[in-house]
Amino acid sequence: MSGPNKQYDPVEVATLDPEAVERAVEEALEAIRGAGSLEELKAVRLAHHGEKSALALANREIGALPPSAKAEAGKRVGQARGRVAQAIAWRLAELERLRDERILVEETQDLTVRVPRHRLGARHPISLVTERVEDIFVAMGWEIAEGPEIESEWLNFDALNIGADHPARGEADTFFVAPAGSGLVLRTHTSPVQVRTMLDRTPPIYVLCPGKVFRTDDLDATHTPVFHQFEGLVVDEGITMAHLKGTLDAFVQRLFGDGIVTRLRPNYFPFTEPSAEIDCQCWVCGGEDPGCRTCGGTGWIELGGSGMVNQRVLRASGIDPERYTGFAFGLGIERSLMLRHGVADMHDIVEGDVRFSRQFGMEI
Ligand code: FA5
Repeated sequence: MSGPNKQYDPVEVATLDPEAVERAVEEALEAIRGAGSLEELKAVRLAHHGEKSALALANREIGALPPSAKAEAGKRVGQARGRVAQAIAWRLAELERLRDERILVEETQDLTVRVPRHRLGARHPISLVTERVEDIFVAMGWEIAEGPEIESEWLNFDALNIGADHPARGEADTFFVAPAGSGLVLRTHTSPVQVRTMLDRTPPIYVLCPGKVFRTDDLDATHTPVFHQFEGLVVDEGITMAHLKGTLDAFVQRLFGDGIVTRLRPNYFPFTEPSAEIDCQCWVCGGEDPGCRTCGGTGWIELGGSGMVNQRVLRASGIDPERYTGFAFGLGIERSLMLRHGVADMHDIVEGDVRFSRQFGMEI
């Protein structure tokens, strides 16, 4: 800005000269008209209306004028800046309108165009059955517990009273995790989750443990090396075999329909004593059809194993067998699915063909 001005002659302040101001406005208007895009207009605004523009400089010079000259110069420069600002606003509106029109044309979507439809997948029946079973037990107030698929030999066998010389511990049944002697196996059943749960919690315990298990069985019509089980475990004061039977009956009635009951047949498992095989009354013929394909005419379908938790297992899991008793059961999900839906071949369950899954209803 110029210094204090005692003998004022406005002509001497070059930037305030009316012609210079008019020239600055003309230059600005021409540049504004010539701006072909919003980016260009931004640059023009900076050059002709920004802090370093000729008109901004002239505006600052007004401060150095004597009071008598300020009004006229202020009016001149103010009007000039107003004209430039107005022209910028109009050009801005125009360029924005042109941009919007261009976008509307360029980005038009033809909503009538037919797009190729991707076939949807379907939830696998193993997931559906697992969730249904979980819902039944959660509705009875049970909790869901989970354990790892790579399990310690101690939890998979020893803590369950399966001794070192038990045939199930051989390589004919079990996948051992390398290196030899690691003490780890792919769990052969969901029963180690029983022990994990008892070590983790104090009774009362009411848990359902669904999960994937592994055995060195070849894939054939009724076996698969990777299959699913769910394990039930109850530990509380005064639990008897009657509670096991009542629970299984309530469960099969919710899964298969009213009136269906279970029966227990003596069996042996190292981790339960006494132990029983669980049979479910045939939900197709109810035992009335000697030619029934679901139960083979016997009226009963084998579901899995069960029993009262062996006192040795309770002790290994830190639970006082003098005070608490418990029951456990374990069912194979693939086999239950085959029986329930008349699936003749295990291959259909494990191969993952969506045409198989879709028959079970729920698409995603
Ligand atoms: C057990 O695995 C016991 N842990 C069950 C148990 C739990 C008993 C708690 C007592 C108390 P088992 O080896 O019988 O038991 O297997 C249970 C179910 O798994 C069988 O009834 C069968 O339905 C299923 N199963 C076994 N092997 C296979 C296989 N290779 N493919 C598909 N399902 C199988």
